[in-house]
Amino acid sequence: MGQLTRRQFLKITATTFGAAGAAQFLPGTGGLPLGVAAPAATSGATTVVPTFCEMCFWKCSGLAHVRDGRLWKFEGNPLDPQSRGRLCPRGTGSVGAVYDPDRLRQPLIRTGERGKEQWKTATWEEALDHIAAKMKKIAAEHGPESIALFSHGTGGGLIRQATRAFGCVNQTLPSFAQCKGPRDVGWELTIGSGLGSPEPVDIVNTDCLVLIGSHLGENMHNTQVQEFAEIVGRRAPVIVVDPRFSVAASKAKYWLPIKPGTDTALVLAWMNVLVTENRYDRAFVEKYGHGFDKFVAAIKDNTPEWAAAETGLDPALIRASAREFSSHGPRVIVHPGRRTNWYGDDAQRSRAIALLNMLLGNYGRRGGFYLATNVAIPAYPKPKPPAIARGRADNPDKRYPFADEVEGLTTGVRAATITGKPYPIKGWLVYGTDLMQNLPNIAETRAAIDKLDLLVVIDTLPSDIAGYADVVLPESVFFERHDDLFSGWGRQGWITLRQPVVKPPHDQKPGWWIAKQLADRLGVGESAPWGNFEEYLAWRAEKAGLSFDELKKNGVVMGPKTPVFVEDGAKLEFTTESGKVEFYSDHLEKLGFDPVPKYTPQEAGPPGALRLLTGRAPMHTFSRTQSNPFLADLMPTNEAWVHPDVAKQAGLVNGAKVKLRNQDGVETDPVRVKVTQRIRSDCVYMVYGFGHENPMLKGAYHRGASVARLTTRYKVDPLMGGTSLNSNFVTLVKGA
Ligand SMILES: Nc1nc2c(c(=O)[nH]1)N[C@H]1C(S)=C(S)[C@@H](COP(=O)(O)OP(=O)(O)OC[C@H]3O[C@@H](n4cnc5c(=O)[nH]c(N)nc54)[C@H](O)[C@@H]3O)O[C@H]1N2
Ligand SMILES: Nc1nc2c(c(=O)[nH]1)N[C@H]1C(S)=C(S)[C@@H](COP(=O)(O)OP(=O)(O)OC[C@H]3O[C@@H](n4cnc5c(=O)[nH]c(N)nc54)[C@H](O)[C@@H]3O)O[C@H]1N2
Ligand code: SF4
Ligand SMILES: [Mo]
Repeated sequence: MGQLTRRQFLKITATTFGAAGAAQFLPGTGGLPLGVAAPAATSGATTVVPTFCEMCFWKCSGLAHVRDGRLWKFEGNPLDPQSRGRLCPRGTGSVGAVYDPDRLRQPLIRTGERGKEQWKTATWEEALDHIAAKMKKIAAEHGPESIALFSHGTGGGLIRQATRAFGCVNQTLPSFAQCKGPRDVGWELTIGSGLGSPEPVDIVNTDCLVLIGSHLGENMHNTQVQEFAEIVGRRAPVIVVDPRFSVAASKAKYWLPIKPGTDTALVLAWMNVLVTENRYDRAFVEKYGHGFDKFVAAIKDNTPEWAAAETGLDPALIRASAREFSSHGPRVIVHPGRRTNWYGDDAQRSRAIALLNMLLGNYGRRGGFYLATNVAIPAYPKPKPPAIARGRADNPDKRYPFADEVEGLTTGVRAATITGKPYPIKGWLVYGTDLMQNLPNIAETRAAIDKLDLLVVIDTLPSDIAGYADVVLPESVFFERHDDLFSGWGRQGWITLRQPVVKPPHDQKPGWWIAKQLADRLGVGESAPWGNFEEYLAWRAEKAGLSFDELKKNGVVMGPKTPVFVEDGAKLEFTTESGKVEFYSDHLEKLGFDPVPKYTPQEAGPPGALRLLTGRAPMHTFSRTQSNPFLADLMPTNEAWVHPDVAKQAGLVNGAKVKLRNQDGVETDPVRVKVTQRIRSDCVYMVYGFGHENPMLKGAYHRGASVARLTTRYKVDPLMGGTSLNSNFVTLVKGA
């Protein structure tokens, strides 16, 4: 790998932060892309309404400014611990979600062949009656378990509740099998509980931060990015492990340009250094550890020299970085990561990362991990959901013993739909998730859809999955609706309210209303027991001991302060089988899995092919923002990052257009190459979420290359059923 000069380095950081920073001025400065109906500037009075953001799932609260009935700007709520008074570029650009000309406007019912995009518009009455009749028919023929729900996002909760009351047990979220499931399972097996969201990392107080993949600064999880900027400002050492010179790497003391897929080898070697050089927290391990001697024996051969051959990293760099971060214990964090579905052995890699943190004794310590707390909100009284006649279909015989029963396995439901086993799945309800963009292997998703009698999509935009729906229901965007109360986990708990700021421009409706209408039609109206939704929210707020008026006025109400660090009197408890930190897991051993994580090499790709890696850009979220006029203006398309050696060999110059072809012959739309020293020469990197295929999404249709389309191959994590997303290889096809 070539070394970057200081000049190149400065250029990189200026570009990156320039792009992110620009968003903060968008809505107010008239810097609007052509063709966008901007909120007209008037001298009218501005009203300010607090609500919380749904551009991603971090749940920052903000203040919406409205003039003459139009949303003018959205800025951070200073009372909010998540935003700390500042939003990320997507939050600021969320105004564009309201004025996106591609929004779904009224319910649609399919008239032609599925996927051919022939629709008639319908009233809500017609659309909901149609859905309820179909659902009842499927339930009568196959049982209500044969209707599955895929959801993501705040509004999905009440639809989950209503459909569960009807007997739909196969409910899933992509946040488990495609996102943070392996991490939570890895930590649960180690300390007895997963980490949840937000990750309880005390970045602001840390003296050293280690990032394995986690690309903070491009991954814009607001609070963490702000705290990260603060520690960079006070020059706390940062260590970044990434095959790509990420924005975070540009701030690092050590960048470890690891060979993709070999992180477990690195983490084992780091632990080996800590143990052999006596650089771990002995008192913590003696007090809280289980099976430490067996753990030490298991990793004794995992020296930096051994790991060097796997990871491509210099053993001296492995040692030096281990010495650096361990010298700061316990005020050090090895970030647990979030999207950890990389290679199919991810729960074990995450467990290794959990063990490394435990060696540093940073759990419950200031500058390490805080013990997150929240405020409980009592549930509104409702009847118990019916007993389940048949178990879930997504994980037959508990094939994946650590799959989550609440979040479920998206790809497990898909497999059951294709095979009809353990029983047929005949209906899919899809709320706020684009299964064509976020699941690996689109052909399997299409094969599953072919088996369905009913596919309903509830979305704000004509997503790719909406193109295959039988019925599309347009939800209002978050600025236009109430959602259920949200109680956040943090150093101090807080409750935040989503409330309408402006009116929906067409015939869009909020999720709570859709849930109620559906529940009534399915004969389970008591599962959506509100008349006036605001009364329901007020009831819950008051039961939680809050003033609903205060919540409406301020947007955020903080819970009580309790100790979250051992230093302040918090107690450490580990809810594993042994009641301790499981350096050696008897539970895993009993089930036939490795009791201490082991490294297994990934298969190499076809000769000459590059491994496809993916991640985020600061101004986009998944596949949901590409048509947002403000955000598209900042980044209209993605590009394929390649190393200069790769470009030279392929005869490509920076900015040349190529198609990417994967190992199964699947090709993308043309995309420009970004020739850069910032990536290893054995991989290519693209931001995920581009290359939309629904022609109704005019602002993003065929713009950029779809990572999802190239993700045909995936491995399944044997512990928890998560699907790997970094298992594909591509070649560059010139002359596109
Ligand atoms: N702007 C923005 N921010 C977001 C989101 C968004 O859509 N947009 N989504 C949010 C969500 S839901 C999630 S889950 C998070 C995801 O954010 P992260 O958890 O940070 O993301 P990953 O996709 O796991 O990691 C991407 C990084 O890993 C590197 N990488 C790829 N392969 C390897 C490897 O083998 N080893 C190592 N060490 N690194 C590797 C890539 O080069 C890239 O820098 O982001 C959140 N934040
Ligand atoms: N190839 C690849 N696949 C991935 C990832 C990756 O990095 N690469 N990342 C994975 C990760 S970490 C995650 S968390 C998942 C994310 O997966 P998803 O959360 O499903 O993300 P999107 O694909 O953006 O789909 C979101 C859909 O919700 C719609 N939507 C947005 N707001 C609302 C709303 O208020 N109401 C309703 N009803 N709909 C709304 C959007 O228009 C969009 O169609 O993807 C996973 N899949
Ligand atoms: S991190 Fe950004 S997009 Fe996500 S909730 Fe916060 S402001 Fe909104
Ligand atoms: Mo995610």
